[in-house]
Amino acid sequence: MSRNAEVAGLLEEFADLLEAKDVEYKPRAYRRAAENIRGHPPAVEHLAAEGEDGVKAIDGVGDAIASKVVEYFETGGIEELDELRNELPVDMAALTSVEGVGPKTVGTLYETLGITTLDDLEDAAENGEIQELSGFGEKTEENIREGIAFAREAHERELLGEARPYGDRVRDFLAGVDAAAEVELAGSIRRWRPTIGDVDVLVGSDDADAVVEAFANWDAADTVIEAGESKASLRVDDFRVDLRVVAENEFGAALQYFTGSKDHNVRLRNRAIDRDLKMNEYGVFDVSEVDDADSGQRVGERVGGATEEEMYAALDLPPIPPELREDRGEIAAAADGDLPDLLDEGDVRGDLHTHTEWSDGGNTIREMAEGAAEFGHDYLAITDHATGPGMVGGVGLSDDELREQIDEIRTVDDDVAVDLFAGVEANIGADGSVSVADDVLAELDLVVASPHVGLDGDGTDRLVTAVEHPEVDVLGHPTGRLLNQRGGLDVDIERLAGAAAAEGVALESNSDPRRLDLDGGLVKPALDAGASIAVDTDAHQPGTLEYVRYGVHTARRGWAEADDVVNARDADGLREFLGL
Ligand code: DGT
Ligand code: CA
Ligand code: CA
Ligand code: ZN
Repeated sequence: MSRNAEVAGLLEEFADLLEAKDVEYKPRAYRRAAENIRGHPPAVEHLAAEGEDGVKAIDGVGDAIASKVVEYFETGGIEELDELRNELPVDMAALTSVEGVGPKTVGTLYETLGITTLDDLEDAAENGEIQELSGFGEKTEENIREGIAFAREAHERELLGEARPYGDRVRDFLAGVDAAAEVELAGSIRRWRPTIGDVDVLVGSDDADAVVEAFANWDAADTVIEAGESKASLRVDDFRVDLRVVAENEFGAALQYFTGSKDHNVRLRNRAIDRDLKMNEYGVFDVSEVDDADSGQRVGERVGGATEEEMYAALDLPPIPPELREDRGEIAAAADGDLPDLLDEGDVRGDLHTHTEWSDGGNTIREMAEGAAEFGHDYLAITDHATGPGMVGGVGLSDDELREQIDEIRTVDDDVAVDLFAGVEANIGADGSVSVADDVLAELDLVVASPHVGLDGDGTDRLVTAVEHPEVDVLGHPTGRLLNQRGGLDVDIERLAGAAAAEGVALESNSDPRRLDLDGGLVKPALDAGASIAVDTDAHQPGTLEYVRYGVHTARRGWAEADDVVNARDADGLREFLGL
């Protein structure tokens, strides 16, 4: 594994501990450095081998942080970090995964109540100890109590955006193993579910022993959980990776079975039974001449199973893309020849929601534009945060600053390869109002409006009001959910999407792996109601423009075609959508 994520994690831990101890400014510097290290392709271990100056080549990394990174690669630890850990021996990751509990709160809870774990926190909340602390109240305590259950569950599932790179690495590694004839990811990661329980990978081979042995000896593995004759499980960082090895001529059957979902497979098997067929992980079998179809796994006459296409074809169906296999009507649509022609990663022509250092992004307008050009985009909208509900610490831009920024965007636009659109991410108030003056909104090319506060309860009225604002073009991360942290707003998606369709507003499929908002399960009814979507990354640095893949596959889970996506249009098509 590249060690950038590992180093970024340490710097984030540093930032959390400093913040918990009420240190000012430094935490932000550590976070910024962490984000840049995580988002940049050069391997940090190579830079560290050149010493501090090497590491300082990364944006936002100064002397102090560079020396700690070098220390880490030279000694395997960072002394100052160890000291902080001793002073504050808390399970920071677990505690801060409770919504509303940040590092500062963790610091206070440790100093006053000695809380170090989720169990401690739960006990204190149950016993009413937290509401007694100054700065906390009954409402806070109640929120914490409710957040703990969510946080515990969250610990069992990893974000798709964290798991997928590991999945790709596993697949690439196995593809290089001689004995592996075919390799494919399976399970939820192949269906691109927003969160992943474990990473499933399937190999077709006539030498299972050799494949299992190579897998168990993979350098990247931390622990071999088990290794059997045709299957094995590893722990790689936080992930459990399950390998199954099957015969080559049964690869398609196994792939179909282990991709799931369970509900999709149940419905498919019923279709098989209706046709006197038996379908399982070994193949499809004609059992019309068989007395007892349950007498074995491979009974009757084999119809297929080497490829997935054969499996679906045996049931008179075209292949169904993995993202659709959630039992949302895909089998009926396939039978009727009505499967969507799904959006592809390459269809997206630009990004309509990105940030720069004008608000809380890490880079200049020019750097973001150059990054977008390098990524292959035709255009890019700069949509920094406006001041307003949910923006703290001076992050958001005032109306005057937005006017200034429009000029700067026009200037940069003259000498970069992408077309720049001057935008804003305005905040949606509790009443659905939009936090920027109308005349500024009118000057902008594109207005993203997003909810950032009050993210529980029913948000339909509020979001519909925002969508009906004449200057709004995109509804950003509509529900405001954060995966594994908070569920976000409830919405009547038919009503919201109906309003969006009537007003010509696109609903966002936000690609940030922490959000994936709208969820695929909401994209489908939104499209059915006639709305368009925008697949945006919400990137805060050029490196995360590539998160668009998660938004694309999430949109595919919602049956999106290129025609449904406003930023799959060319620049002129987008201008037309924006009324420019
Ligand atoms: P996850 O890992 O919780 O994110 O979700 P999946 O879908 O990857 O589930 P997993 O890893 O337990 O199993 C992989 C696939 O194998 C699953 O999607 C469908 C199939 N499968 C596993 N167990 C069963 C079962 O008992 N019945 C059926 N029909 N399919 C199963
Ligand atoms: Ca799985
Ligand atoms: Ca599994
Ligand atoms: Zn936002």
